[in-house]
Amino acid sequence: MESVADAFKGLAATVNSRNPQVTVKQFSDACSLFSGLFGILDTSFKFAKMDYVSKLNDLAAASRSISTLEAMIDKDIEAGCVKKFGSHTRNLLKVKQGLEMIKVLCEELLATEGDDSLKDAAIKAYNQVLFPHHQYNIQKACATGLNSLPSKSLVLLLIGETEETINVHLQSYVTASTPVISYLDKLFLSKNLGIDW
Ligand code: 1PW
Repeated sequence: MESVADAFKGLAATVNSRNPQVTVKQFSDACSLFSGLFGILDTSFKFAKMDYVSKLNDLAAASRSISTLEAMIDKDIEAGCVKKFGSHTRNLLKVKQGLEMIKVLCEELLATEGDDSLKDAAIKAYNQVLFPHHQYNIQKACATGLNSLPSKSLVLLLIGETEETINVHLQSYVTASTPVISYLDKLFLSKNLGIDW
């Protein structure tokens, strides 16, 4: 979890600079670090991991020929494919929504410190952030996956963290991801693309 928090600190420093130029590579590299954490999730969440991995692979592939996130969006706008399934811009928006869910999950875990339920916090974060954007069948599959989440203490053991160390990393991620998410929201809104799709 520490490497994820550090990567987002780097991204936050970039978006907080005067004329932020976030490269597709810096963004996709930081997000890819979550894959390791996803690996410990039960098989009932395999579909979620596969969906994020394919979206991140698409962004990593885009990073080889396109420099910044803004240039990537502009290219999709020119090609008229922003909202098409599988477009780089659509994948970026979905990954951003995932980052938001993880942020709310981290906040919830910090607020319920001492409580061993990861499930309750994750269900709350999912319902708040991703549920409104998902189709019925995905909502059902996510509810099943969320209900099968292991306890917080088991996950901490699997990722080599303790109650104390994890709280530091959760707080770092919350702090660093906030300006990154708001940068992405502003980027979408500045191109009149909306963020609720
Ligand atoms: C302890 C941590 C728990 C984290 C749980 C995260 C749950 C996230 C559930 C993601 C759902 C993935 C299934 C795919 C859904 C797609 O329909 C959707 N993708 C996302 C990432 O929201 C929309 O993508 P699309 O169809 O526009 O390509």
